[in-house]
Amino acid sequence: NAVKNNNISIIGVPLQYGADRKGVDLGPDAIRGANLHERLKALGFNIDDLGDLGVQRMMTVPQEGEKLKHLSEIKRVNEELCDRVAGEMGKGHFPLVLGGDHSIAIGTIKGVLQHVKRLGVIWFDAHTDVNTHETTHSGNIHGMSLAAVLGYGHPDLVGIGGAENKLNPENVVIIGARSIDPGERTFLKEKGIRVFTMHDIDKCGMKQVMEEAIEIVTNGTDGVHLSLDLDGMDPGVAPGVGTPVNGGMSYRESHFAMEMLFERDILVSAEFVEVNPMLDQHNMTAITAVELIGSVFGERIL
Ligand code: HAR
Ligand code: MN
Ligand code: MN
Ligand code: MN
Repeated sequence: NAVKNNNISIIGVPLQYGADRKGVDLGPDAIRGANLHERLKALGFNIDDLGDLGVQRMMTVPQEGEKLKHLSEIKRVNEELCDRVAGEMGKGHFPLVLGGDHSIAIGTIKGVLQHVKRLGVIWFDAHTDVNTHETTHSGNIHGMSLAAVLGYGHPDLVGIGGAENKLNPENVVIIGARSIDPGERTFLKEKGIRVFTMHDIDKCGMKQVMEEAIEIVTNGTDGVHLSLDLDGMDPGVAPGVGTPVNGGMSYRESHFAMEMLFERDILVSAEFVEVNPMLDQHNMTAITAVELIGSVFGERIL
């Protein structure tokens, strides 16, 4: 867990094909550039930065009739990521994955599942990312990653890291949602996935939301993964994202959630995704990401 494990392995994934938009591939460098290493070292961690995975640089034009954009490169990169994450966990390190678009959650989570079979997931996001090849309107795979790790969607995505490795929907929570497609609504209801929308956060406060969320993701599991899409935060504090949605989590709500995760010491892995420096203002979103990472690993106000 974050507290007991003194070694953090950083893996950058400069992938933008899942969002089909330039700029999010620059996320890992922007996050590192906001003093990530210094901040984690100050907390007493040993840092192994494995650098970035190789991603085909040329933005290939999706082929005609190809419903899922850039499927083959996304599959290839995620398979590599899965192996890398599994390898680091095998050494007893905490994998900290930097995106890149949210399609990389497939590789990260499948890698963690190789070691932690009964895994809970906390998914911070404005969106719910449970489209499939059948429901998607955009064809963008970053809107399908959570469905894929639950075992639903295109076989090439579900098969990454083994189709038999998948999450139990009873141990998955989404926090911060405010943009859900009709097909996703049906999916979430059918699978019984607990979604804490912005409405719930307004009504109950982040403390109660996190207490309920932590109960769900820890019930019968051996560890929890944090998948944090920066667009879950309000665009006022995190403007550098490809698909901003108004009315998101505030700076303090987000930090408080991270601080609760540290206090409860439940995380075995984490990823921070969708930082797009080309759309950012003064590297603000990358700085916010590093500050959130600091809170996850134990930074406190006093
Ligand atoms: N639901 C929409 C789609 O499938 C928008 C998806 C997502 N954007 C993200 N993911 N950044 O969280 O296209
Ligand atoms: Mn080591
Ligand atoms: Mn997302
Ligand atoms: Mn999102």
